[in-house]
Amino acid sequence: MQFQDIIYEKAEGIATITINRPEVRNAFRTPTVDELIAAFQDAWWDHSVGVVIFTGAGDKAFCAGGDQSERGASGYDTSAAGHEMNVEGLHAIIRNIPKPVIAAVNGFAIGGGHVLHVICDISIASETARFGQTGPRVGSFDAGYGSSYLARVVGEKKAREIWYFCRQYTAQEAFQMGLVNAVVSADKLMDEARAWANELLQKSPTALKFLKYSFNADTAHIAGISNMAMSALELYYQTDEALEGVNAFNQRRPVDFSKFRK
Ligand code: S0N
Repeated sequence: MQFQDIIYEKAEGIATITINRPEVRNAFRTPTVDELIAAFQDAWWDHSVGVVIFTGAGDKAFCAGGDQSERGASGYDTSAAGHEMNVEGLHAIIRNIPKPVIAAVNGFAIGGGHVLHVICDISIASETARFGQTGPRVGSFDAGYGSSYLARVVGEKKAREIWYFCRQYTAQEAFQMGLVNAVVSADKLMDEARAWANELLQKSPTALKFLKYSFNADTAHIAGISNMAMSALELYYQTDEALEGVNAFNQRRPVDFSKFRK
């Protein structure tokens, strides 16, 4: 597969996958998700790869979630890929690839982009990184891994705060709540991520695989919740309420959900 929206590199046991849409804060569109899945699939089967580093291009963002300019009354644009956006498939492959995935969070990890780092095995953040969800502001939600698994990571109260209030959190705040494993200066981020990866490359790959699958097993039921959640999201995107959220974002105006209270 030829990659347009991502950069995929392999060297010395490490596969590095970079979302390369910095002009939209590395927001993903339907083909971006397909390319990410293809890169993770390659890293899965390539026996020279022991660890994957997942990051975003530029110094502003890791990923700002789904590309809101491609969202309309029937969800995300399907014309370029010929099918629905397969975010669920991307979540599944990050969870199931039998190798550790390290998120190198180089800026905003927001919305569906925040969910991506949450699912990774390890997150290393630059001091300039910002974390948060935006769903209830832009007419969206991830009621699968994005919420249930987040609650496992930071606890129920904090996860509810993160989703309900759509606030942004600094890298230090993320570290304090156990959302990231380490914080380093922006210029050291990739070196630090590679240092963690190199440490993992010295460990038994089979032991790491079984440990990853063992950790996953405890939250494996969320895959079922995710099936329901992503199906519900497709229906929700068709509502006037969800459209008010995305239109307000794209038109740079305040959002008004008042008429949708029931
Ligand atoms: C990332 C934010 C905080 C950056 O703010 P900042 O630095 O002030 O920059 P902006 O001026 O806002 O943005 C710079 C340029 O980038 C464009 N842009 C930014 N984010 C997006 C985006 N997501 N889609 C399209 N364009 C984006 C801006 O428009 C601007 O362009 P120019 O320069 O031309 O004006 C801030 O930008 C922000 O809050 N972005 C929106 C983030 C967002 O709401 N993401 C989607 C949220 N979704 C969910 O929370 C849940 C849904 C979910 O997880 C999911 C599940 C399945 C499928 C998809 C999704 C999904 O993520 O939607």
